[in-house]
Amino acid sequence: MKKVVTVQDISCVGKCSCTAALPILSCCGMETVLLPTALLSAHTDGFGENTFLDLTSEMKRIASHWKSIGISFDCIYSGYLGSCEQTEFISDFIDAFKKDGGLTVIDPVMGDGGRLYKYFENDFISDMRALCGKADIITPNITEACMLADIPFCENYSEGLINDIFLALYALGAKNIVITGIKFDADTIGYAYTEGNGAIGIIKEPFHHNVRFAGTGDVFTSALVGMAMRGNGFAQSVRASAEFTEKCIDITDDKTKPFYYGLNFEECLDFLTSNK
Ligand code: PXL
Repeated sequence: MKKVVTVQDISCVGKCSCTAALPILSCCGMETVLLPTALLSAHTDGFGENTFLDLTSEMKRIASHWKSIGISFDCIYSGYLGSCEQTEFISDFIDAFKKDGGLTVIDPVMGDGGRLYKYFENDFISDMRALCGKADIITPNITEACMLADIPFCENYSEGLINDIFLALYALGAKNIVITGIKFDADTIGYAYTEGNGAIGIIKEPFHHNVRFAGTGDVFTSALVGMAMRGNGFAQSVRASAEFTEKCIDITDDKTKPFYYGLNFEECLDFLTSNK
């Protein structure tokens, strides 16, 4: 069985980070190990006065123990980090714990809607640029992509602008890129991704006005890691996880609970792995 380590916070409530990554990766047939970055009563997007405990020093103790037992990973999948210092730590962790030929996936979780999330300062962006340089796959949303590329966030994205963002992200050293949540025009939202041979693939979906759910990016990236680790190529993995995420959005009734309770991805797990 392949072993994936996911580097994520523990947001106890709200179905993001590890409470999305662990079930989705297990469903994909991966043994999944958690390296926790912070402990929160709930994620920071909507629940009000959440608690936050930075686990940077504990991560170092955990890594030392893992070194002593000789563990290594087929995939290192890093999501929400709890401090600037953790970006450098994860860079060293990749060198120390990734098996030869293993996959490095960095989701540069920093912000949404053109803004950094609570607790993040601008200096985190340059630290994250360095970490993305080590990745086989990066999965920024459009806000994070613009921050990493140092291109102003805007409302609608032309092909030319997406191309410029891709060039800036490749220049960081990332090999395969998928950017999520791109508004193409008033009615469509979707993805742009490395298609191969220098081409950029585009997936457009109808934009459901005013419907968004916390943790959607974590559900998408976790599914992408699962699909890639099952042996699917990058472009195929992007398409399968985009389809899965769209199904999760469709099935989640935003009238029965607020957006910050996240997606009902549990109801779609069968779909994720059928025939893939
Ligand atoms: O889904 C991204 C995410 C992960 N972890 C924490 C968050 C967020 C987004 O707000 O607050 C703690």
